[in-house]
Amino acid sequence: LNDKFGHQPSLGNQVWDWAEALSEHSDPGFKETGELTVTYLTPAHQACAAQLRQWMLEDCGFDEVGIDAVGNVVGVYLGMTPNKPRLLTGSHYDTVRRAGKYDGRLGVLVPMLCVRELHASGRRLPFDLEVIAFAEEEGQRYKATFLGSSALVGDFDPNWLDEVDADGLSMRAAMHAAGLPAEMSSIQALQRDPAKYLGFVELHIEQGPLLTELDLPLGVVTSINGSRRYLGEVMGVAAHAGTTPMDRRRDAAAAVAELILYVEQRACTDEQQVVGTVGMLEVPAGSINVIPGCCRFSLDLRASSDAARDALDADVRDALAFICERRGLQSRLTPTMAADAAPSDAGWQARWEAAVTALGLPLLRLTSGAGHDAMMLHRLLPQAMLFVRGGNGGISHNPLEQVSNDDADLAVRAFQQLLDQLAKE
Ligand code: HGY
Ligand code: MN
Ligand code: MN
Ligand code: MN
Repeated sequence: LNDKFGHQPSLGNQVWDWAEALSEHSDPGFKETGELTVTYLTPAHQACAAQLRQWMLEDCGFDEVGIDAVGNVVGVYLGMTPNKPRLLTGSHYDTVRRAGKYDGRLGVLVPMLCVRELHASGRRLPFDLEVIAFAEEEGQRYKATFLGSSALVGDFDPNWLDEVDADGLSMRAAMHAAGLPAEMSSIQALQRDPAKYLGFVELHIEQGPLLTELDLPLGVVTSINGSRRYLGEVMGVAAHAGTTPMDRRRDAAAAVAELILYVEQRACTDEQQVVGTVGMLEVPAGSINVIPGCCRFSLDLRASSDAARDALDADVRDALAFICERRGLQSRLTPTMAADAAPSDAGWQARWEAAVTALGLPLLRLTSGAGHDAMMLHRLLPQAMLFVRGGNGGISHNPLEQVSNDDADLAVRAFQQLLDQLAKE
């Protein structure tokens, strides 16, 4: 497929074109400002799914393409022989609010391009390649998250269907509106049989500065950090801001402020690498002249070791109880996610390492601070990830997120290497 100048476009350019085209779809309130936000089952989300499905079918030559009961787009490129264990790969197509164009999507587009190239040269692998664009990984619209990959491992919680979004619309209703069955039996049927799979590999942008600092385009992931997440609420007494003396206040927001600083200080002084973040903070129906009677917040705690994460978690919960007791407040923490660290499978990590080395690149191994669909698939299948350098210092969850065409090109070539090696095993 030559461009209008008769040049063969690089594979990286095609990834760029697809990522740009997908970024045309954005949720209301963001599209108008030119920002990218695609949350679960919105019209923009469904448009992305339809677009991916169309490319898989019409441009790439997948043999089977469908959208499953949770909105995952699933494409299969059949191998030479039927009924052999498949290779599973993919990442998510939903985004955070005000997102970049590559988080998740790169890990869908690169394998799609590999299939396009295989199909164009009439080549079949000795195994089926199943590419999944997971519907939801970012936890933006509902409290529940990793909806797409949870369904594949049989961990989709039936209670999630009753979760409501900011407008009070339940997940069940959103599924119905999107034409999905919205029944647990259909969702449970998505669970994969591990005997039918070789393993799971995921390609993703690094979302950090390490590859940039070391001037390397690719890195092999050794483990994904585990996490715990909560939504919290502190209840105090709303009262007049002008008349209530400072020593008689039950200020819910001041207590949360104290907690936030505790989390920061506790994580900074941990001997292991732990991180803690309060990313959402709200005084519901607050007023300038009313002492906050309620404060809601989110809490995200992560570490490479589960023991370090659990110690941080216990200390933060103790701190909240202590702060609230001293201030005469009530608190509630609702867990919304708990995932253990997911070390890479030695065999699959070695295959990524061989793929990187075969391209003549130095080998860098690194851990993942971000969560990924691979940590869900880890519950069912051996898995390993490859990271691709992000531009602009590796910034992510930010519109400045970038991947250069050359790096995207190398990502495709590394994936092709992995497939070629596997074909020879
Ligand atoms: O929050 C995360 O680590 C991921 O982007 N879901
Ligand atoms: Mn993300
Ligand atoms: Mn991601
Ligand atoms: Mn008044």
